[in-house]
Amino acid sequence: MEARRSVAAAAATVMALLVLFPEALRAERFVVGDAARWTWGYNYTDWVIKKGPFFLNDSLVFMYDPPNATVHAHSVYMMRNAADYQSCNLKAAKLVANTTQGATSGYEFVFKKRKTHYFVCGERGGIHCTMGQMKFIVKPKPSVCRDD
Ligand SMILES: [Cu+2]
Repeated sequence: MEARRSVAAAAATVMALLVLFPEALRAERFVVGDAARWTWGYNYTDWVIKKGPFFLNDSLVFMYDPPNATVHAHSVYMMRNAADYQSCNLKAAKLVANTTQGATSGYEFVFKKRKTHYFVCGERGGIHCTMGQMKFIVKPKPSVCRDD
């Protein structure tokens, strides 16, 4: 009887959480590039089209090996505006994850703002962005409903 009551209490708590924070339970995690991960030459713009739309509280996981003798180092930067994104100009870019933060389970970025997010790799003075296609844009949607 006691056990049944606590199960009912737990269920009520879950229901209350669903009512109060529905978005928290709908958040999804996406490994950027899927099996390709965060690497030179993959088309992330196509990946975004395939995976989107994205919503607030969804997260992106950037996975890449730390610098070593055989692989290119990568990183994650956020551009301030569309012009910098287009030209891969990193001067005003903000560091999101450095060259070692993509290791093991990766670096997780959670969408908390509705703004347009301009992600790029900042390595080799922007060459990974210009030549390596390591760039993509996400504007998360506010809705908690995935049907719209
Ligand atoms: Cu890179």
